[in-house]
Amino acid sequence: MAAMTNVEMAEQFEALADLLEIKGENPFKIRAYRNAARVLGDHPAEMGAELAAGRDLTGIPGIGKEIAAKIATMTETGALPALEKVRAEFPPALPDLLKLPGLGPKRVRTLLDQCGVKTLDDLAAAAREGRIQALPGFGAKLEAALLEAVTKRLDTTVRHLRAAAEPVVGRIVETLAAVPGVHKVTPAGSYRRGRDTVGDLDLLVVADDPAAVMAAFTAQPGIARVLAQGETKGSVLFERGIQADLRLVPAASYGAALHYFTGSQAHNIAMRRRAQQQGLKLNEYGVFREETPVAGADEEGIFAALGLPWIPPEQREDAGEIEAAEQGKLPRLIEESDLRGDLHNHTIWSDGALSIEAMARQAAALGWSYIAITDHSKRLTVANGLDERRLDEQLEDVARVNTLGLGVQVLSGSEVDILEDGSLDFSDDVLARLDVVVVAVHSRFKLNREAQTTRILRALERPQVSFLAHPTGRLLLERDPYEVDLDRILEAIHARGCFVEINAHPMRLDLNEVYARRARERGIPVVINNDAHSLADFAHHRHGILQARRAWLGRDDVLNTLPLDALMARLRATRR
Ligand code: DGT
Ligand code: CA
Ligand code: CA
Repeated sequence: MAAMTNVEMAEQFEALADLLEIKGENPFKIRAYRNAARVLGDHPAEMGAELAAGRDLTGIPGIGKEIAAKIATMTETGALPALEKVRAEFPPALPDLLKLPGLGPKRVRTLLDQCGVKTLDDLAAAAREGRIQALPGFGAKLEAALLEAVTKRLDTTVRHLRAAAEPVVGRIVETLAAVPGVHKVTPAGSYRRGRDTVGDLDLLVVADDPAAVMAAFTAQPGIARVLAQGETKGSVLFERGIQADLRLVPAASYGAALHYFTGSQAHNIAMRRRAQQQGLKLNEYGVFREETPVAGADEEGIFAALGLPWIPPEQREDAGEIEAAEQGKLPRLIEESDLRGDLHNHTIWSDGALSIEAMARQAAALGWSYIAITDHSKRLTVANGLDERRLDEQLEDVARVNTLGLGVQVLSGSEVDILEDGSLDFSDDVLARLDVVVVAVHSRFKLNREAQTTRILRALERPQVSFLAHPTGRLLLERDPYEVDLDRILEAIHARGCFVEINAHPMRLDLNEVYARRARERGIPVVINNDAHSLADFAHHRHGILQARRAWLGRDDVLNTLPLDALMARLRATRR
């Protein structure tokens, strides 16, 4: 059984802190749990591995005896008893309220005590009846905002970040693969297509003893409810709200089932149409001519029966992939090992957790050729942005680290704030001294489409710009992209000869696959960046790579696959 990940443990501590705060517990204790969550989130190694290596966790700053014991318990049992205990004291859906803007533990407590609000539905009803505005600390404006937010939340079918689903998938696969007589366990659905969010998880299993697999599937720890349990189909809901569907399929139709349940639905429909045109029938059991099976055991065979090469799951969206496959024009998609460095990173000079040297050492350990240090500029005071004087000092530190012989080139840079009027936070003379100039919007997300577009276009006119970072500002499942005319921006980037980012942070993945593909079609090189603020963030690349593959990007479409010399030449060429 794979242990809980640090991120999952951090969520448990956060949930514990939230509930204790609703309860009105000792603030020091609550702060200690929140702090532990932050420490876990930033820690470079999984706690399970640390404990297995015999490490004393109390040696980690921010982790005392009590927290260390709780981590050990979670590693062993996959649960935090203190959280389960306090959960039992409150309505189970109460923590959902905390996710609404404007609602902290204190207000949630007031809603519960004075209005009987236990769920999102209760809140919507109370707000509609105007029963919330009179509560202490609320008001008519907040009531209206809450009604809007809760309506939106209740409407959207729940999705989950891919990054949150990953460890869940990993554990299901490990659990089922350990059942005797299991030949294959494969995640399908949107997860296999590399989507940035997933609705539910779909897993396929080929096994000698289906009943044993179903028993293991429904007995996993952390399951809130078993939704369905049949001979070949099962469905469970995990406590964290993620649903997993399991299907047991015969080996002879594994390939057909994998193709069918990978989807997307639109791709499946287009493939079925193609089969019909060829006098064949395609379904989840195989490809058939009349009643005779011609393919089914493996996916390659399914495609081959329809006269096609195998199409990578990331491209199966009925977005031209079948035509491209037919004409032998599927690109060779980029892989993580193609990346040679990263051009967007933060350090303790602004809001990062590590020194420049520590970042460089990690980059070297990963075998990269280069890493750019691009801390925030002065206007971003909340992120401790650098002014000209501190930027000067930082350049000296970059130069110093480059004398250490770490085997990786540290590039100087800045993530320069695009101000509201489109001017940049540094002058051209200052920017000219840097290897990499990243420009990005961090404020005034609500400008109208025309103003936001003009603002960014103005910034792109500046002679020293290398690339535009996270071009739409979206935070998946939390913040919509700002209104902006991306086609005009891409056109300007192309005309200007600079680049555009796929920010690989699992909550950003910005550009999305649609616009990253348009960038490729226009011939704009894309940069895939971690935007690392800590050691753990060095793992973001794989998410950006999946997004890039969904956008049909190959190695040659991505700037940071270039070796150092070629990269430097391209960076210099953007300068006017
Ligand atoms: P999700 O879970 O919303 O992120 O998206 P998917 O793509 O995983 O969708 P899901 O879980 O409903 O179904 C998994 C796959 O099964 C889907 O990608 C294609 C296939 N599938 C499901 N329902 C249908 C259907 O009605 N027609 C066809 N052709 N395929 C379907
Ligand atoms: Ca799914
Ligand atoms: Ca499903």
